[in-house]
Amino acid sequence: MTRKIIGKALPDMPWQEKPAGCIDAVWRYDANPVIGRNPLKCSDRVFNSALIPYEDGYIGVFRADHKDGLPNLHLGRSKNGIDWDLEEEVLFFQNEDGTPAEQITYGYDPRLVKIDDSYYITWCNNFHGPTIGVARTSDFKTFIRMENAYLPFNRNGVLFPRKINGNYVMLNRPSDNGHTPFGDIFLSESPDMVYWGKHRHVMATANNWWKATKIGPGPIPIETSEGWLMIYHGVTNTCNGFVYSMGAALLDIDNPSKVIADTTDFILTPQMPYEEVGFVPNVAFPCASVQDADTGRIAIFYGAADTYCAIAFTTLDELVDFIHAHPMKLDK
Ligand code: BMA
Repeated sequence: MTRKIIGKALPDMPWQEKPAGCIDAVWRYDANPVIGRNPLKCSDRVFNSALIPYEDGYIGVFRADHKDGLPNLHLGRSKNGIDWDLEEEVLFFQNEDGTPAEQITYGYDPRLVKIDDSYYITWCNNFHGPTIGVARTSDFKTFIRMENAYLPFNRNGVLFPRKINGNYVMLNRPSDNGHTPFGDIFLSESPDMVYWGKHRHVMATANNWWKATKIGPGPIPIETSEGWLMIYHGVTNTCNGFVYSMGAALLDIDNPSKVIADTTDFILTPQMPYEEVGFVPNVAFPCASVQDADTGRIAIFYGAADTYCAIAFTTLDELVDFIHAHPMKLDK
C-alpha cells in the first residue's frame, strides 16, 4: 500500500530535493535561515514560529523577543512560505463580545491550526507562570482570546487538526516555572475548547541521550495512512546547557495517546552555524510544517538557536522508513 498524507495538495509549498549523497531523512533549506537578525524594529530575533497556508500564500504567528527581553506574538504574511513580511504591532486580542481582552504579558512558541472554519493559535502564556493560551480567528484581523487550557505550569500546546471521537485534542507538556529539567508528552481532550480533561500520557523521555532530559510536541500532527505523524523536540543536558534535536513518531489515528512507532535516533540535530550559535546555542525547535498530500513532501519550520527561523525538508516515506529503520522498543 502506498503511504498517503491525508489532507490537501500544496504544489507550490517551499521545497528542495534531497541533495545528492545526503544520508539523512531530513535535509535543510540551502538558504537558511529564512528570518535573520533584527527582523523588526522592536525585536532582535524571531524564532519558534508557526505558519499555515492561507489565501494565495501563507500566514504565520511569530515569536518575537522584544528589546525588553520579553517574547511577544506578531502576525506575518508570505507569498511563498520563505520570504516574510512581519507586522511591527503585537497581536491584539478581543473578548467574545468584541471588547478588548486582557492583553498578554508574554507569549512564546505559538502553534497555528485550522479546525473546521476557524484558525486557532496556542502559545505558552503567562498566567502566574507558563501555561497554554488559546485564541481563535476566522480572518486574521480579529483575534478572540479564549480560556487558558491548563493550570500552570505547561508548555507546548499543540492541537490536532480535527476533532477525534467528537472532542478537540491537544498535546501538551506539563513543566515547571523555569527551564524545566524534565518533561513527557501528554494529551488532553475538550468538547468545547474551554474545559480540558481526559488527560493521557503519550510518550516519555528515553535512555537515548538526545531525548533523555525532556521531550515536547512540535508541529501540528500530520494525518497519514500510517497514523498521526508527530514531529517532536528531544532535549539532552550537557555541561554547557540543553541541546534541542528533533524526533518523529507515529500515533494511533483513533486513539492518539497510543504510540505506534518511535525513533531511537534524532532526525535533525544542531549542526549548522545558525543552529549552534545564537542567543541560546544548539537549539532546533520545530513549531510548524506544511505538506503536500499529492507528493508526500513535508517542510518543517523550526526555530534555530532561539534567534532564527529555518526550514528543513523531508517526505512521509523518508520519515516512516527512518522510524521503522531505527525503532524504539515501546513499553506500552
Ligand atoms: C524552551 C522554550 C523554547 C526555547 C528552548 C531553548 O524552554 O523556552 O522557546 O527554544 O527552551 O531555549
